[in-house]
Amino acid sequence: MIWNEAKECMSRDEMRNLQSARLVKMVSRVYHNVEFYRKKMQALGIEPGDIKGIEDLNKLPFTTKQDLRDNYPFGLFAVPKSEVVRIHASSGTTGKATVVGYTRKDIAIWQECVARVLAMAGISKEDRMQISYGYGLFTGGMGLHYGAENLGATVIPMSTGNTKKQITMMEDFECTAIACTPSYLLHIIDALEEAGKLDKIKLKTAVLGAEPWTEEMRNRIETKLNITAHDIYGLSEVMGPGVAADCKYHAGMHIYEDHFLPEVLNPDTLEPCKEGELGELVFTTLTKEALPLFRYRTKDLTSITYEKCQCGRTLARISRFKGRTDDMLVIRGVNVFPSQIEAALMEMGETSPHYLMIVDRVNNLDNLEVWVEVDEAFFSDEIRKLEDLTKKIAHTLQQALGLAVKVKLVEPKTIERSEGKAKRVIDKRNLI
Ligand code: DLL
Repeated sequence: MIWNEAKECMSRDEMRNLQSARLVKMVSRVYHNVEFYRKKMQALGIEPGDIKGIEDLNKLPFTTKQDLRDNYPFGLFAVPKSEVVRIHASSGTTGKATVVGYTRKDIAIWQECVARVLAMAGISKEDRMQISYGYGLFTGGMGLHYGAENLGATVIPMSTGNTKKQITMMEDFECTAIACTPSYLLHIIDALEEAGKLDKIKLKTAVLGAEPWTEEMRNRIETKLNITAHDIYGLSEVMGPGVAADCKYHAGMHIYEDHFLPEVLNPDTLEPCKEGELGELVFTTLTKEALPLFRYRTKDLTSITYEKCQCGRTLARISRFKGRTDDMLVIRGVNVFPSQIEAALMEMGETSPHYLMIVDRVNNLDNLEVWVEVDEAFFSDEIRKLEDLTKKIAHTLQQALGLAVKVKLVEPKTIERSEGKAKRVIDKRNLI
């Protein structure tokens, strides 16, 4: 189902006109209301009148997470505080939290974007949807919650944790849809298998995101649960979940470009990438009132295409994320992303999807060790089988990464499970 056909299927020219009109208005509002941007624009020698349409986008300054931190908590807000009806925040691993605010209209647009995502995933008012993202300052729980309610689906606000209870509710309420991180759904699948309940549940659709995952992981989840799994993207600074998501063709995620103007730039030169070329995703918000952002550098690496999708939508599509500029590991000069390991392991199909990368420095040399969980049976079988599989995985990873990797097979449940975003890397080099 297409929730807002007028916006999702307009011609590229119509979209550019809409974006230009919204950008011009937004720039003027921000210039007059946010001192930070006014000063930045003045330093660049530009005035609101210089921005006549999206062709002038590259005249605007960039924004980084650090800018939000430097203006903690409300320094970048463009409306009086009394107009702000909700605050969310993302903690991150270092420094102060990033604080985001929403006016009533911002919340309404957010709800519409998430409803569009869910409709695109085939969810309707007939569905009962378990929301198993964290509720609270994180945008996942409440973002999905209000979007699903807006669509008319029945919402079960589970939040994360207490997996046993999640399963009971899923079974008793006959939930047909779930929203959570892909890693948490894997954990739920393990628990369902253990309880012998895989065939008892009525799930049809999962809407998964908030962390990187691969096509191979999608296949595994879809096969195990006999469902369709959709990818949903978003980030708190720009809104939360619902900035982009994929349709039934899974041919990249459609960006709601009528609200979020995307660019994909070379992260070193900040020059635009060609269609299909990998670069950093950058967003300019077009309609946000409380926290409008110019050219926000997401650090997420993807490529973009403007080709019309088979589903009829003309919205730009981004490819699955390759990683983030800041989770790319450089090991002995080789660039490594956790997603490469996941894809290689899933393709082999002989291990579980649970893995952990441990990077260490010994005698000034970086070492990558990958722990992979395998079936218990391997540990009771002859030792030779375990050794053979270890060698096979090490060879596969070496081929995939171009780097020698030490592999350690571990028993099920050795690697810590996550109810929210999974932690895949321990980089001990930072600790030395
Ligand atoms: O993770 C918002 C969200 C909640 C998205 C629920 C989807 C579902 P933050 O905590 O600010 O917001 O983290 C944003 O998470 O820049 C990406 O690096 C990563 N991310 C989010 N969705 C995806 C996805 C929420 N589908 C950061 N695939 C982003 C890959 C994702 N990475």
